[in-house]
Amino acid sequence: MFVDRARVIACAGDGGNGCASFRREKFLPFGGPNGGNGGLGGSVVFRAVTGEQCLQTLKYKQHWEAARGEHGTGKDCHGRRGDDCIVLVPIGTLVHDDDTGELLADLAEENQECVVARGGVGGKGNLHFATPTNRAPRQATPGEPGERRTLQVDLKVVADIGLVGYPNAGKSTLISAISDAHPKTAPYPFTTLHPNVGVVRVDAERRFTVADIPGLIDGAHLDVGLGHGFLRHIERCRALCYVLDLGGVDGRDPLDDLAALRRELEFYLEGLSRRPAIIVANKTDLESATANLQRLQAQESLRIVPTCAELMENREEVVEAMRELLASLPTTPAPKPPTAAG
Ligand SMILES: Nc1nc2c(ncn2[C@@H]2O[C@H](COP(=O)(O)OP(=O)(O)OP(=O)(O)O)[C@@H](O)[C@H]2O)c(=O)[nH]1
Ligand SMILES: [Mg+2]
Repeated sequence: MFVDRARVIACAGDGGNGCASFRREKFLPFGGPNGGNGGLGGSVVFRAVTGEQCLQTLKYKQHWEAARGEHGTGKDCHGRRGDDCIVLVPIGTLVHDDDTGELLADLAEENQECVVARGGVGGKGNLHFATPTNRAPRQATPGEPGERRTLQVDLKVVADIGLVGYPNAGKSTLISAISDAHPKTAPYPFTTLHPNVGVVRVDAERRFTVADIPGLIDGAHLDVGLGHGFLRHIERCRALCYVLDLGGVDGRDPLDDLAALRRELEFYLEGLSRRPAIIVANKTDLESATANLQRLQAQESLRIVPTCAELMENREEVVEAMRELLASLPTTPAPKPPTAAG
């Protein structure tokens, strides 16, 4: 099951209490204060790793608790700090405070970490309060409580290129042909029910990632088909690749499909359809493909790469077109959209 949303509770550890004690030894009267400080409570930390694909772990474990700091003890012993609780999440995870709506973490890179609930500071032992005028303080303070937060965790897949197309256009077949991802493909709509990210190897050094999301249809913004829910997974792609079925297998016109796709992208997020893109004109082996390709070429200014994903025809051209598209973009990731409808 692919989980891209979860609500969890993060409880950081309390700080340990400070200790009030005095040095007591034979032949050593008035040994002085020796109570140590309490240890720092452990924090709850979210860490992005490539090994995690979705938020499934968070769906089944909703409470994440870090250890409390140990109390200080006599003989100047400070309490041990509590261990942090590390939560491994996929790259592209966003963490919001559920009560205030504040964005706490946007983990877009491998091994990026963010403290979402901070451990309490340990209390002070009586040693801390000793002064020249108060050489035997009996005062010690308790540790602070750790933060406790309800978190809204969302995953927005991060990939260089997002494949956008109608169901059955051949997006999954294309990603299987060009990358190491092999999602299920079948001759019926809505075969893909969750996003898949594949790594495309251009050569020994260069590679980029491509995301295949479930198909969109006209009216997706009105929740037709699978709706707009998965579009947030291409929101963060640097570029788009429209995959069109040139054969019109389901009785549709690929030019109408392209217009509808752009409309849906725009309904979801203003400006999304203007993101740098190429068109992969798929299913060139079918009868009506040549005529449709000519019409498309006459009308479109975007780069069009004809292919037959099933037979892996023009595979290199598709990869090269994607690589050139990415190379033409600034190296920094696309600016984060301010808000997203739906
Ligand atoms: N003739 C022909 N069929 C193709 C080609 N590429 C894909 N197909 C077929 O089209 C059907 C749909 O392919 P998928 O890759 O599952 O399509 P999709 O866009 O991922 O569809 P959803 O997951 O439903 O959104 C499958 O039966 C494929 O075998 C092609 O180049 N030519
Ligand atoms: Mg698919």
